[in-house]
Order: sequence, then structure tokens, then C-alpha cells
Amino acid sequence: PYTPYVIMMVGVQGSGKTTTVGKLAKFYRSMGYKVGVVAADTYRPGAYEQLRQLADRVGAMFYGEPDSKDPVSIAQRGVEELRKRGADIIIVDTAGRHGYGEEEALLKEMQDIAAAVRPDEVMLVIDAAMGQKSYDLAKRFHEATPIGSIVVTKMDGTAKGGGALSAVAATGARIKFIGTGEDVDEFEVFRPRRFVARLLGMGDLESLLERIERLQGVEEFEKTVAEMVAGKITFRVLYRQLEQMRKLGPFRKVLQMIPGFSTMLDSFDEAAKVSEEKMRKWMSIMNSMTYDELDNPELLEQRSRVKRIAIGAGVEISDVRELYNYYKTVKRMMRQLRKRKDILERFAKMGRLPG
Ligand SMILES: Nc1nc2c(ncn2[C@@H]2O[C@H](COP(=O)(O)OP(=O)(O)OP(=O)(O)O)[C@@H](O)[C@H]2O)c(=O)[nH]1
Ligand SMILES: [Mg+2]
Repeated sequence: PYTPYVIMMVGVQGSGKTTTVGKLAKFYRSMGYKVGVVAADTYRPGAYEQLRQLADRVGAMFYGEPDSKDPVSIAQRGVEELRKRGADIIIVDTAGRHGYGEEEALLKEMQDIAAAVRPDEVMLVIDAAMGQKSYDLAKRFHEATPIGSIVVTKMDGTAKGGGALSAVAATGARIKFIGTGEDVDEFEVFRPRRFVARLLGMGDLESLLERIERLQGVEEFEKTVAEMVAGKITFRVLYRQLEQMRKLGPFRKVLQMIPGFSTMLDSFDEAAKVSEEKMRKWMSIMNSMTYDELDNPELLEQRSRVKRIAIGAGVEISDVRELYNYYKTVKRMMRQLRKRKDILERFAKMGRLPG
């Protein structure tokens, strides 16, 4: 006889249990599982309706008893009923109504429901903003019914979710998912690196790495960065940088992800507005420069050179001027950047971090 996998949600009022049931259901549905959800929250007015609608939206089977006041028997009948209907995964939503004041009753109810449905996994839902209270809370829940996994919700808010780590410490359970918004799609598999980077205020290391990996030669990119930091900015370096930027995506997006950079972004704005088309134009301008000019951009202070280059590249004089101004902007940027060596060293190292 087939036994479905039963997940029981627990957590205090408003932590996001019911929302997370919807998100989980959608997540598992997208992997091809048949999912059923049980509304075993008899405290919160509207809990039944909230979950029924969510189930509808994500294509999950639903079980609930709108007039019953007995969560234990609802849970038990729900799991049995959904099993008969062929669910692979059954998620039981529970009440969080008691909060701190009526905690004893809440924990007792959890134990009774757990004893009735014998869940394969008890999932603790924690609000990212809960902070240090998470430790005690998780510990007490864990003592009532062993917590198997943790979901941290509201990671889209200002809280960084550090409290969740204390919940991990208190239970030994691992964080499996994070909630990043109210919508059923705003849900992600937990990624430790990203989480830690956020905790440390380091920007989105993970995505930055992904982008850097897309570069054909990470080493080349590092070389360019190193060269720029060392202050040797020539048109040759710029040419290479532009080529690499085109592969990296918009400069601004990349910079935004570099630890500590967001605050410096204003000075980069000009550089950021370089469009694909402009990059191509600039590259052709550089192609019509002499080696001397490529190595010594300041030669473009001479009008006659600017004119010759413009004609050679088939562009207007103002285009060449613009490139020259871009060069000066980058030079200025790099001077500012050199004061923040720590950042650059980290940036250069990142390309070598293990996947
Ligand atoms: N911004 C944001 N809001 C969320 C997230 N998860 C849940 N919420 C919101 O938090 C509020 C409470 O969510 P519920 O899912 O009803 O919380 P609950 O734990 O079931 O609450 P009770 O049933 O009263 O115990 C709702 O307004 C949700 O839309 C999230 O990841 N991000
Ligand atoms: Mg709820």
C-alpha cells in the first residue's frame, strides 16, 4: 500500500505558515508530484478559506472541515482522505493563534496533531525579523515535536534572517527554503552562501560569481581589473574592459553585486550608461588609433589627432571626445577605487573561489 510523504507546518501566528503551504505545494507540483493540503487551523477566522483558495491557485488537492473545531481529527481525516485520493505529498497547515501567551496550548495541540498524523517532516516557519527570540522558540517547538526543517519567511524585508541561524542551532534542523514575498512564486530553495553573504552585507556573491564564470577567461578579467587598479589605464585596457563588460552584462548590475560597492555607485553612473551600440562604436574608434595613442590616451588632447581618428573610424568628432571623457571617468573611478583596496582584493579572489 502506498504511503504519502506528510509534512506538518508549525510556527507562531503570522510567521507565514499558510502562505508557505501554498508555496511548497506549488514547488512540489512543478516537480510533478500530486500534492494535497489539509486545513487544520481552527482558530484563525478565514484560515479555511485562505488555504482553500491557495490550493485552488496552485493546483493542489484540498481537505478541510469549515465547521469543525477539532484540528486533530481534521488532520487525521485529511491525511487519510488525501492519501486515498492519491497524493504523493500531504502538507498539514496548523494554527499559530496562541502566540506566546497561550503557548502551552499551542504546543499541546502540535503534539496531538503530530501523534495523529505521524508526519515525515515537521517544518518550522520562522519570520526573518524574529531575531534572537528564534532560539527559545525553536527550542520549545523542538521539544514538543522534533523539528526536521526550517523555512525562513519575509526575507524580502529589511531583516537579514540571522535569528534563523539560532533556530538551526536550537534544533539541529536545516534551513530548506526561504520566502521572499507574499506571492506563491516568491519562494526559493535555501542557498547558504547567498544567505551568509546577505548576513554579512556582502551583496549577492552568488550571482556575481555566476556572471564572472560566464566570462570566457576569468584570468583575463582579473588581469584587467588588476591593471586598472595599478593605475595603468590606457585605451588598450579600456578596449579589453569593454569587451569583457559586454560579456558580463551591464556594468552597473555587476557593480551592484560587488561587496561594498553600492554606496559608490553614483560615481559609476556615467560609465554605466554605456550601451551596446556605444561600445561597438568606441571599439571601432580605438581600432583607428595608432599604437602610441592606444598607450597614451592623453595624446587625444590634440585636436588634430581626434579629427584623424574620427574620420578613420567614420564617426563624428564628438564621438571620439565622448570616448576620451569615458576614459577620464574610468581613470577617476579607479583612483577612488584604489582607496578601497580591500574590496578589490576580495573581488579578484572571488573568481577563484570553489564553486
Ligand atoms: N513579504 C512577505 N510576506 C509574507 C511572506 N510569507 C508570508 N507573508 C505574509 O505574512 C502574513 C501572514 O502570513 P500567513 O501565511 O497567513 O501566516 P500564518 O503563519 O499562517 O498565520 P496564522 O495562521 O495566523 O498563524 C500574510 O500577510 C502573508 O502574505 C514572505 O515571504 N514575504
Ligand atoms: Mg495560517
